[in-house]
Amino acid sequence: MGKLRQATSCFLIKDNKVLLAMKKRGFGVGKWNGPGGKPNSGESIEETAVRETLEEIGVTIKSFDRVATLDFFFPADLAKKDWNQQVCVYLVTDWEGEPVETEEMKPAWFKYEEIPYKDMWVDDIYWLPQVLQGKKLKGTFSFTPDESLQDFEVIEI
Ligand code: 6U4
Repeated sequence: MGKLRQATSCFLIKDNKVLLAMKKRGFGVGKWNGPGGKPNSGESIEETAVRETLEEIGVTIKSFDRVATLDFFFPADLAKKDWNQQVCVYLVTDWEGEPVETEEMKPAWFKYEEIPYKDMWVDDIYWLPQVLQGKKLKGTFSFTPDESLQDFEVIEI
């Protein structure tokens, strides 16, 4: 199997709250997630994380930490549409600017105990709580054709 294409997802953290953003179009539309996306050509994954966060919620990252590497696999027909991907997850502890709504995303702060997992990717509940507790993770998830989970494994690294 070839190398998975990568994408990023960034979570701003402040006072035991996490910033989620509602995806308004494209992949994962209607779900809460961290701002993120795919690298442009020649861009490093860290540069991608910074650019996507600025484009999608208007915030300039000053300090962040890679906390998870998650491999996602879909059945063949969806995999063909480029859905398989490795998502690099970052916690962001220092930034410039206030989160704003853009054409891509609508941001909002959530207390950890009020994270709307039912309106997120089904995998998130299996890794985001641990990441917010300060753990570093590696995960692999496979999905059924209707985007439920077929199988997964998450390990602390
Ligand atoms: P463009 O190129 O802007 O049309 P778009 O359709 O907006 O792409 P993309 O690829 O930029 O989507 O962003 C997908 C986002 O979804 C990335 O931040 C990674 C994230 N993501 C993908 N699969 C996920 C999953 N299973 N769980 C999760 N986030 C996921 O929490």
